Amino acid sequence: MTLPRIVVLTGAGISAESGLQTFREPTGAGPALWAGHSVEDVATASGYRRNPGLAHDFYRARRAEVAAAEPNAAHHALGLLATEYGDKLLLVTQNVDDLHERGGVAGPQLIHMHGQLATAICTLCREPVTAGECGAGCPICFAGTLRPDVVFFGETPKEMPRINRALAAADLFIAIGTSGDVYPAAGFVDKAIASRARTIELNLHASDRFTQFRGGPATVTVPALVAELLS
Ligand code: BV8
Repeated sequence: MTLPRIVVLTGAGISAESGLQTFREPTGAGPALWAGHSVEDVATASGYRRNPGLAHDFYRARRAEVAAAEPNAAHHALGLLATEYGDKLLLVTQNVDDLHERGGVAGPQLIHMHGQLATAICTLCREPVTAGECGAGCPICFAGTLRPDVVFFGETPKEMPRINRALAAADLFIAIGTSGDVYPAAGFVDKAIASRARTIELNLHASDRFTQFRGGPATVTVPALVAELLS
């Protein structure tokens, strides 16, 4: 039996039950990430240039929260799915935390399309530096400085050609815990539908853009869906 090709897109909602705040709506983990911060100041290249220290503080605080968080049942269920599906599964995350890696998905099966907290990049040579201290001098070219390795608004998300190829070949597209507010990720469901894939949304609220919606917290809906796919 040939396995279907699956593309999974995750957003901040899959990490909410690990205690990490989402961007736009307060969850049990406290106020929304961007509450009290201007998105312009902490998530745009111009804001970063204007006040890099503010962005460094914002991302340093999130790195500390991620270090104290644990992957939840949804992350682990996707780890099981990734093990079973191998190269038939591509997990694209908008999240910059490392909970998917710690839940068992890594390497070529995982794309952090909006970057990751675990690395910093040099403003000049663009080389990634693992856990490099933002604001420090680049230890590779000794000419640039290190900035958060996250994709700001107005910057190009990572690995888009590979993501688009996977969406064109997908039999099943699953979006988990994302508001669908930010493009190009928010447009992936349309590409999947154009490729005649089945589309399933796992969220607390339905966006009505998918062929199927399953409501509830990710730690309930994701393990249930993975169990179905593995049976
Ligand atoms: C680009 C940085 C060109 C890292 C982020 C007009 C129309 C279309 C597009 C645009 C436009 N004007 C401007 C644009 C482009 C812009 C954009 O989309 N703007 C929006 C505001 C309109 N996009 C860009 O600039 C992107 N770049 O377009 O370049 C290009 C395009 C294609 C190809 C080449 C070049 C760059 C976008 C990246 C911005 N960086 N973050 C960081 O800080 O983490 S965005 C940030 O918000 C996240 O990274 C994430 O991607 C995004 C969305 O957040 P979500 O993950 O969805 O989280 P949110 O809080 O919104 O929602 C949580 C969800 O979880 C909710 O639905 C909730 O119900 C659910 N939930 C909560 N708890 C649970 C749960 N679900 C299940 N269980 C639970 N327990």
